[in-house]
Amino acid sequence: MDFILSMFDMLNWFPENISTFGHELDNLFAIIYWVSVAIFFITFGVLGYFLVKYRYRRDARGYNYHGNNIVEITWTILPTILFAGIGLYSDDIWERTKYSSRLPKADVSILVMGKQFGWQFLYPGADGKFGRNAYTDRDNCRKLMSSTNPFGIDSTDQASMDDFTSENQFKVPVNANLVFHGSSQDVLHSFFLPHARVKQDVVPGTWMNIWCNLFKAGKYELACAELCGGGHYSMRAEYEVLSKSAYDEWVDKKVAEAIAARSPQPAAPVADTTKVASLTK
Ligand SMILES: [Cu+2]
Repeated sequence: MDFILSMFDMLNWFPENISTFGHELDNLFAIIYWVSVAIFFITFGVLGYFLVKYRYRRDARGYNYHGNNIVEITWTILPTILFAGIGLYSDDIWERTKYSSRLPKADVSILVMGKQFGWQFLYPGADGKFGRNAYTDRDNCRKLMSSTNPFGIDSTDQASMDDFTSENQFKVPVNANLVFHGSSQDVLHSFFLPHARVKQDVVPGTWMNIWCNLFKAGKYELACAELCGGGHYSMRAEYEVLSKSAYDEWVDKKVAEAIAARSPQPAAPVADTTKVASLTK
């Protein structure tokens, strides 16, 4: 029996879990999975039995059948109990992982923007505070969004000076509450971090709240899980879970780069005309 069940056990196909709530989601998935396997065998077992029992016989005639209340009530009530039970059982983990009202306090906030076909990330920089952009000031900064400014950053805001972006890769610290606010520039995309047990559609024109807390450092994959066009297959990114100190070091470097890029460039040195003049005398 164990051998037969092990042939149907696809749960170990899951990638390694690195998320604090991943274990609970995996348990929920396992329950639904094994219930589905059981129903598969019951349904096809009964179907096979009837196929044989009522197979064609030369001397038997077809029988016209006009329903049976007991059978119909049973097959209505049993799935109702099953689905209501799964709904009640999963409600707690669903609320904790998906409800905006249950978002934990962010240790790191990151804006995510999907587009055909790639991902952009915006970090709040050293001050931990986003400047004005299409997330923090939707009404005024939505119109600033463009392919070169996907987050609609208002560069006149001093708080934006140290906000930095990253394309098709992002880094996060280990053991921290990571809160993402995700949107899209064009069509629906899905922000899918298989190892973190996170999957959330991002929708143009609005921001979705996403969170997780990852306990294992390493390099992992983000894949778009919404068929979003011809280049969907290439819409992936890599992310790295770093120790706190390595993460801080990376942020410092990115902040310095962002500030240098936004600061006015020093004027080119003026040619020393006095010397030239003396030579021409
Ligand atoms: Cu996509």
